Amino acid sequence: MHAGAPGEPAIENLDPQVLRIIDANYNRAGEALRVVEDYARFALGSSAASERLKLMRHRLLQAVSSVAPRAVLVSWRDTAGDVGTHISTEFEKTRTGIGDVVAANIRRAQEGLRVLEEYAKTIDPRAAESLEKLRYELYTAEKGLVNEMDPCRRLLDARLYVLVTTSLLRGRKPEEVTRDAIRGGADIIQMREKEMHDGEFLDLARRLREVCRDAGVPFIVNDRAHVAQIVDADGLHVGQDDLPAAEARRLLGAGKIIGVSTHSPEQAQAAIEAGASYIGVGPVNATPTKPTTAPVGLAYVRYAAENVRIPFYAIGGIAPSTAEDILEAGARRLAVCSAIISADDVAAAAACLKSAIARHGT
Ligand code: TZP
Ligand code: MG
Repeated sequence: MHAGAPGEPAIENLDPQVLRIIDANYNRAGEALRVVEDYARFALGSSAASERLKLMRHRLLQAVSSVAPRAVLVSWRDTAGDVGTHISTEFEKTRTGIGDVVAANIRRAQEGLRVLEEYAKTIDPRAAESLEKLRYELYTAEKGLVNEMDPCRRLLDARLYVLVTTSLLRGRKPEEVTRDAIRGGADIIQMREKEMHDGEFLDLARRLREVCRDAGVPFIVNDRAHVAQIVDADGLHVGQDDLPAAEARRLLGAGKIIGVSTHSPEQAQAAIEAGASYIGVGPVNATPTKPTTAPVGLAYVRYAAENVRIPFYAIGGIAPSTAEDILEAGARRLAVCSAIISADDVAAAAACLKSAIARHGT
């Protein structure tokens, strides 16, 4: 219901000063959102985040149009007479990197939305409410983007870790099973293929990377650092006989997740010192998925719960029937392969383990 509609002030009675402020701040907020949207689209490659930001721009246009038609706003525009166009600070002229660009533009969009909201109150309180909602949504989107920029931070929220191995999928496509696992609650995905040649491995890694990016879930590559680099995975998982964690960290960079399989307290401490982002603790139970390593039992899980201060994932033969004891022993994160990816209903199996974790709190 914009100005000029029944019950609203006639367009010709609107204060031109307010219209100029609204016009300027619509442009400010819209342009800033576009900068952030392009980051989500081209830098993060996240279709979910760019879609969300695009929708926000659309709703911004709707809210502002309901205050006054665009044509009216533009007719009052006087860029040449705007005393503010020549004022700029050193802060605005330099950006230290892409993260700085995104942060500055999120701030700019928030400021623009706030100004719009305040002045819209004088014309159309309902539009002001929509603008307020949009501003709150932007606060939430900001949190999501900051997390996506920093995969290690996302680990803190990642409780259910699913390992995808083609030979255990019972003929189903890895993309489909990965999507189902995520739908059921998988928070982080690892591609683990021991037998594949590099070419096939790389091809699959590219496809799963895409699935995970679209879902906003971190994607980890097992063992093959070069593939993790090529597909820009969120991280690499190494075992005791693979690349040392410190070298993996040097190779992939500080922002990436480095996970290490550990089977004893000594290995846990070494991995932490080497800069691991998380450790795997297991195999808790004997498992055909890792036949060469003896099970470590619950004692090591208890040790980790008491002593390990980085995220740790209990792993090895974890299924709904075995999860309770492991959670009782203090694990709050589980890594699961066959019980999820070989299940008849992958999403339901993931959901079942996810709710078991949730029942035990954080
Ligand atoms: N590391 C310790 S056990 C294990 C790995 C990779 C395999 C886990 O697979 P599953 O099928 O969940 O036992
Ligand atoms: Mg390995």
